[in-house]
Amino acid sequence: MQHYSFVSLLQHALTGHRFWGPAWRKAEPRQHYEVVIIGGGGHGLATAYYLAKEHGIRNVAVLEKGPIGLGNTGRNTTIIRSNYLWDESARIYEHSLRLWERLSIELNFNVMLSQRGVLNLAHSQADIREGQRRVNANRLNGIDAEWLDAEGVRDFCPILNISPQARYPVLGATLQRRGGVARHDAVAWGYARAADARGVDIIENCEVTAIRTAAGVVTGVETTRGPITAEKVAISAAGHNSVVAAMAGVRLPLQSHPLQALVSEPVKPVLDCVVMSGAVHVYVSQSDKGELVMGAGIDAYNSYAQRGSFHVIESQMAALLELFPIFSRLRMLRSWAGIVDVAPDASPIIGKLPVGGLYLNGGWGTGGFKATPGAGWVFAHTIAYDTPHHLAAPFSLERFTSGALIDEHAAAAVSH
Ligand code: FAD
Ligand code: PYC
Repeated sequence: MQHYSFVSLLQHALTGHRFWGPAWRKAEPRQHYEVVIIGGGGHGLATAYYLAKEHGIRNVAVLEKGPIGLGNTGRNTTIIRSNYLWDESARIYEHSLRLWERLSIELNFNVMLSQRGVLNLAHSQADIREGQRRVNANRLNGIDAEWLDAEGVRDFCPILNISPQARYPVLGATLQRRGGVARHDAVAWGYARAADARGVDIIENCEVTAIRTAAGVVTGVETTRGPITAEKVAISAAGHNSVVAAMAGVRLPLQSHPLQALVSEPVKPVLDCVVMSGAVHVYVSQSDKGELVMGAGIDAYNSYAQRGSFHVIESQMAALLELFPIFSRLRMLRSWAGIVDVAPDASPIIGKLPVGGLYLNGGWGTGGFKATPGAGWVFAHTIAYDTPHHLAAPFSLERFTSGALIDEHAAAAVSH
């Protein structure tokens, strides 16, 4: 692992960073690996890191069709929280939040976690009931959660419009103070550097085009950079998991949709918490650069086009101004989309697939950034032992035949 002292930082600054070595090797694919991970987003990289660090499995390749971290990892709005309703979800997201809380030290890489508090607004009696129920459920699971009335919301976020004359007045909110934001690409870079330092090959511009099986067991993959054999193949290709799993003949209950976000021009610090409203439908935080970072619900149609669109910009601005009239003269800079894959119960699928040696970590939909460390942790364990980690077990593919669904549509807080 590399450590940068103040002196070495100064030396690099004075030499124009010309002698600053790459954070991870540009690895060439080898013919065989013990484990091949498909997808070099935060989840795939975290999985590789924990395989090497926690389980001593270093003969691992992460295959990424583009550069690492340019999928949803680099496109998300970075909200982190663990205030999900059901016990199974609360446990896995809280496990992840605890890993976040020491991640910068663990990776020796500043992921800029900022626990500034996340508000989920209530605008109706139904919202209040759902929010209060969730606060109680969270507390029973040891998760910090508070209920604020409208005045409490105004005290926490003074620029929010809580006028009773608003079209959807703010009646209260859940608050998770340990929730917040982090720097998304730092997460990919930090895990990549730490995994590489433990011998993992990170192979960019290497698209998996086929999964090879024999007698019901995985034998390897075909890629744009040649065939690779492997004892185990782990799919972590958010947005495209159903496409990749179909290469091994596995049909997944996932639908891929664009999810759009946008940022404003940078302004001075004005918003020091995260605000989400499922009813008005917008969520917003302010980045360290000063931009307001906002997002929408998923596009209604299935698509693989990673593009923003005008109707979403228009409806997001209307929703934003309803909650924050103070932003009425702000200019927007850019919008974009990522492709998220959503399961019918808005919960992920983590575990073994019905082909020997084939594993999936996917279906995180609109909410997998916050799960990056936790998902990597439980997925690495599942691959290493060929048995689901106990936190992952409820999220198996079998729940769609057993009926043990984990409905998190409300806690997902982004409409599906
Ligand atoms: P990705 O970074 O998408 O990684 C998957 C990788 O697989 C990609 O790099 C892709 O190129 C690669 N791949 C695909 N097919 C192949 C192939 N055949 N061969 C090789 N590689 C392949 N979550 C939150 O918790 N909080 C938020 O605030 C939040 N906001 C969001 C806002 C937007 C606009 C979007 C789009 C998503 C948001 N999410 C949020 C969701 C979150 O980003 C995802 O759930 C999470 O990032 C998915 O895991 P990942 O990081 O590994 O995915
Ligand atoms: O899961 O908290 C979340 C989230 C916010 C925006 C998109 N997803």
